[in-house]
Amino acid sequence: KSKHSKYDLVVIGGGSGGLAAAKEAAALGAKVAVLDFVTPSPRGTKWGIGGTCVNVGCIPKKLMHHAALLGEALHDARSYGFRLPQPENIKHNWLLLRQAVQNHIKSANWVTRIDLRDKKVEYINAFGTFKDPYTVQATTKKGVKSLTSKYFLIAVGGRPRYPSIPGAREFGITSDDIFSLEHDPGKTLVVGAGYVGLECAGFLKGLGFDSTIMVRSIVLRGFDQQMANIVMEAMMEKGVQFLHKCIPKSVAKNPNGKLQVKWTNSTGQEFNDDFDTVLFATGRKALTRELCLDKAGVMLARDGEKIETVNEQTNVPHIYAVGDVLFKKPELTPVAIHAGRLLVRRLFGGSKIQMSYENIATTIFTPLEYGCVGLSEETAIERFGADNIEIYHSYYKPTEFSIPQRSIAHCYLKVIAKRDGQQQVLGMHLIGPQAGEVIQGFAAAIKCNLTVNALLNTVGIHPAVAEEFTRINITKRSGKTPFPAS
Ligand code: FAD
Ligand code: NA7
Repeated sequence: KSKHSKYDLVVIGGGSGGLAAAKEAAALGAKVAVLDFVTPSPRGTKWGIGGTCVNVGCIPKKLMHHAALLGEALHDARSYGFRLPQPENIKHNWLLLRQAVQNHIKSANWVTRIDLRDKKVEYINAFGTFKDPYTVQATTKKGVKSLTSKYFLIAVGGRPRYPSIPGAREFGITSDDIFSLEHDPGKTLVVGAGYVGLECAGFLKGLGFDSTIMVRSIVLRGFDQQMANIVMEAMMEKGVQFLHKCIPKSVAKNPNGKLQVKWTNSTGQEFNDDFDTVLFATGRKALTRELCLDKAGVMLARDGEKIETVNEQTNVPHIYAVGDVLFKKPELTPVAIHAGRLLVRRLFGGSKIQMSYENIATTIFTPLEYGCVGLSEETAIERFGADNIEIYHSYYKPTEFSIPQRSIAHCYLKVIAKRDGQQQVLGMHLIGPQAGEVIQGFAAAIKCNLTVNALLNTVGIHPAVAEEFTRINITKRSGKTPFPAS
């Protein structure tokens, strides 16, 4: 620390990555400040400390997904002997769910503030911008304060993007608003078929709302496309509607309060329909423009938006970045947290351990979950060639689906491995109940160089979904049918 700098580390952005880094740095003895400021959404939604995950991301999403699963379980419960009202008499109350979710978030915000105080991290509810390479200006309602520091960490994350069509910002909402919406969403159009779009449409349908997804090109770009299509088919089976190869043109409010959306398909044909809610899940924009990075000399990546780093270090050696602002890195909470912690251990703890962005597991919390780790089939073929990989696959029947006669049509898994030797596993994909819980352990196994041989020598847990991975023996190459014996 030079004699002019007040802090060892100033973190801009109090979300997943920023808070993890700040707390770890303070624990290592550094003097740390975190700036966090939430600009309200175009609709006016705002929230407290903790960033996207806690307030408008993973946490409220998982809670609403769980609510939708409970609805499904209630229906199943009848066939397991519970005496419940007829399905049409079981009603869900959006406002009660919204309140419960928001209460949970508020308590998480509170716990975060206490935690920062206990860990001696200075929290400043202010918007940060660079004044020069060693000074950040913190703008609060009361005024502007300059903070000098030895190191800076940019962890500002991103916010939803709106398409530039009439009415989008005025009448549309995004994931920033849905979890605190003050009325029930009603008939909803979700524009965008990335994972945020699919998850939102999935839980809304599960809670009883008419839900439609508008897909511009493909579903779940970047994910294994065979799995993505099965996820989509499973959602269709549950009643989510898909508008394929369509783009929105405008959103307008009818005199009756409904939102009229106009769109075109790939042949230019025009359509329109009325909805109660239009949710844009058309990707996210990193919040770098607002930071005045030019004053610090930090360069943006070639997309003009994100930051390219080498081991989280920007082109300005004492300025670092983690989380969703990083160029071509997975936008996931545990990724931001892990990278942030490892970084400050290197800065303040003498560690040499670098972050690995390879083989990071993730789960899409659609009604039937999709968990995966490692390579997609497309990427494996691209990297190794179709002749050098083996793909094992199977449909399976979760035991608990049998009594309520739930559809097993989309319960499917796939293991992608090198073809030679012990067959090192390159990717694992699972669609089914609790996929998130299942795939986490296998991600650890892949870190330990899991092979197909080892997988097949693992004794399964019966009856569990995860055991299906220990039984895979049908390769795509064999052409044998991957359906379980009935
Ligand atoms: P953020 O958590 O976004 O935090 C950045 C913070 O910085 C924000 O509070 C922001 O307001 C603040 N900020 C921005 N600019 C400034 C500034 N100039 N000055 C001061 N403060 C500023 N990930 C998962 O792993 N699992 C999931 O299930 C999952 N579900 C998701 C669901 C949704 C709907 C969304 C939108 C995201 C989801 N994610 C999920 C992604 C996850 O939320 C992000 O990857 C994670 O929050 C990124 O952390 P971060 O630290 O980079 O940024
Ligand atoms: P993604 O994964 O970037 O998906 C955005 C989706 O929106 C995708 O299907 C896009 O289609 C579609 N899109 C983008 N722009 C438009 C317009 N203008 N009109 C119609 N459709 C459009 O974003 P998410 O919000 O799901 O998630 C972003 C990250 O946040 C994700 O990595 C998570 O970690 C959290 P395309 O495939 O480009 O044709």
